[in-house]
Amino acid sequence: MPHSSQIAARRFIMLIRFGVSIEKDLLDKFDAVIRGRDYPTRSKAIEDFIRQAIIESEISKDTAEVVGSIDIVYDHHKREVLNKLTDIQHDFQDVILSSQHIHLNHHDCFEIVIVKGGKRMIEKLANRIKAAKGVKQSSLRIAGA
Ligand code: NI
Repeated sequence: MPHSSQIAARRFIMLIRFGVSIEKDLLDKFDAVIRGRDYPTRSKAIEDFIRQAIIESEISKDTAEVVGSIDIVYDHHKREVLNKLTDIQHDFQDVILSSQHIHLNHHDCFEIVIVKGGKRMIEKLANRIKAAKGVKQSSLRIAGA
């Protein structure tokens, strides 16, 4: 009988083959898209798109636990923007894993904040950042649930 750690180390993935009926035109367009994205096989592309649809369904729920990033471009010469962004990030420290700051040019800074936690809280944080005076551009990207 195998030791329990040996069982845990093995991961069997069952592959299922299934037939799909699809309009030829649509399939041709799909093949062109996946060629452009360098997928090795149609199966790999379909698997990837299915996985993406499942993630999108998961993260569409208000109660979802998600991971993602918020990127921010701001002019650090604008009064109080740095303090404001620091205050906001301290208010949301429970969902912030880390942040990185890069000086883009004489005026602008680029900051990326890695977040993990409840989707509602993360969206609230992203909205507070976006609304902060001095922030030129900011967007939230949810990477997964
Ligand atoms: Ni800077």
